[in-house]
Amino acid sequence: MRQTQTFIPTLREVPADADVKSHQMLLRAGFIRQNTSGVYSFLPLGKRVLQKVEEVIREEMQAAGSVEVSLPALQQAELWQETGRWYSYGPELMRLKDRHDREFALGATHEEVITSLLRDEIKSYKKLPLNLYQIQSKFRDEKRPRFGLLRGREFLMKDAYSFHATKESLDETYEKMRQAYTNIFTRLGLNFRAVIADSGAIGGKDNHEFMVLSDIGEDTIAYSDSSQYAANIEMAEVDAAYERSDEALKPLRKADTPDQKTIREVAGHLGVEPERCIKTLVFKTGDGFVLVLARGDHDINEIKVKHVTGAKNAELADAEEVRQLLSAGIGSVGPVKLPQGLKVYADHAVRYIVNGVAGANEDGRHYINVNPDRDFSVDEYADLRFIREGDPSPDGNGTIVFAKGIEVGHVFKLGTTYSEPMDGTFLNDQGRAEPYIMGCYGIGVSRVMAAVAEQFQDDGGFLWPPAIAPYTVHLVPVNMKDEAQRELAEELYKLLKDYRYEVLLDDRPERAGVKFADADLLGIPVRVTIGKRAPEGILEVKNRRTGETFECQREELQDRIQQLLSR
Ligand code: 9G3
Repeated sequence: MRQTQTFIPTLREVPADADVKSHQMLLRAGFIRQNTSGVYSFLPLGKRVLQKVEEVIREEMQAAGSVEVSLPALQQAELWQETGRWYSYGPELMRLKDRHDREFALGATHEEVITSLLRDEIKSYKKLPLNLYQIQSKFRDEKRPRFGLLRGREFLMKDAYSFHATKESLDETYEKMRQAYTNIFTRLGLNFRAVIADSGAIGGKDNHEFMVLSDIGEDTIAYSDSSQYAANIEMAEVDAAYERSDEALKPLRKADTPDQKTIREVAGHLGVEPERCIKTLVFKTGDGFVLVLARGDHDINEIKVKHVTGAKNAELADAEEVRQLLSAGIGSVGPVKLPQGLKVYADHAVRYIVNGVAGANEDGRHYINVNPDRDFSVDEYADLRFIREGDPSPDGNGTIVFAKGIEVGHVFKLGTTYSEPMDGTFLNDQGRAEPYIMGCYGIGVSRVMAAVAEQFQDDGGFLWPPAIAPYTVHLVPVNMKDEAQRELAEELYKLLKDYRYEVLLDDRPERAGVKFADADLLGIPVRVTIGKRAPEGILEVKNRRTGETFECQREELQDRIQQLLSR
């Protein structure tokens, strides 16, 4: 491609309203332009990168047995009414009316559409399993679109849906798709983790997020420094060993803590470590109040509380409810001498507290020398706290480290969540109708491009990996007015294209400085500069990623390029 024929509007200055480097660079290098908040155009170089990302995805989807389709973005409201999501989703679901005043959603996702398509076609277990995918624009009216392509309102997603007669069959496809995702993100050179995601019930391994480690990521993941263990911070189980001090149990005593409320204040006032304090929280669940205890330096994980109490939802009781229940303020409640029937759950760490401190259920008073079992009873000890950096990894290998992550993929075991309400059924081998068991698998394609752009750049511009670079060779004649340089450039351009290299020729009548600055910005892996020594057939080759530059004879150019691209 000749640069005088394409459209690469590079910018000298950093755009003011772009606040992450991938967004800044994609604008500066002329890969994208914003139309309006959260809506972008992909210019020629951006489009070529997008296509390369799609190509990697298509290859791996095919290898995993998923077949490409294309589903409509215009989705009749009736489908979403069948699953109730027409009513449960708010302004994020973009809606419109057609000329007959009929209501539609702009596709935010396609579970309803694909299930309605298959329920009319797939009626027998003999036709299952089936795994279909598409790569298509999605519309979600985000409240705060930001970070360029990372959180847009119209974005490109690969979404796949699989249909099964049995759970085992779903499990098999799920593993194949997880492997395909691992291959995709590995081939794209991303530093990612497959993370156990929030499946609602702790410990469910029925959905995984693929997170690219990045300090601009919105999610926090806990991962092991020496194994593949990784989990969403909400999901990470805690498997820590605690030791109990062998000090003798002292007699329970009350102490004045006149205006100390928080653990830190109480601990400070009484001269003890937070580890020796018992944090007491009152949770309101569907069927009444429960007490949850944790060690003073730990934080309670509400998702784990829900899971252990079996409550559909569990939120903290407010000050009024706490006073009603325990006749004291939130900062002075504790597990000693409780009203009858109040269930007490405690995180494992509480069991190892000796001569601890806890609220006395009297304003401004705390017990000291509190000992589990002697001074209070616990109905159930469980894993109720958030994991912390430095905790042992739950898989027994290594230590937990936190990182920010960008979610680029998400795989789910859906079960019959959609096939049930939509009556998507098949006749099993006994002739009985059963709802499809489904899985769904998403990749944010435009978000992946931004994640790569975030990971691969230096101050000068992009460092595209050859697998997704817009072009692989950038031919830069310094002066197109110079006969020798122009001739050699045209010759090499033709030669490299004949050898099927993806070549961008900078044939613009710009001065050298502009050309080199732009070449750095675009970040094409191999740059071939044609300059003063063109008459001798001497070229300069630069590896954009390492900055390594060397001269070479025109005859050896292909070998040198091949070497650079295959590293
Ligand atoms: C909506 C809107 C936003 C949404 C959804 C629906 C997220 C929605 C979850 C999924 C699950 C999977 C198939 C591909 C992989 C992800 N945000 N989700 O369902 F109407 Cl406005 O999309 N879908």
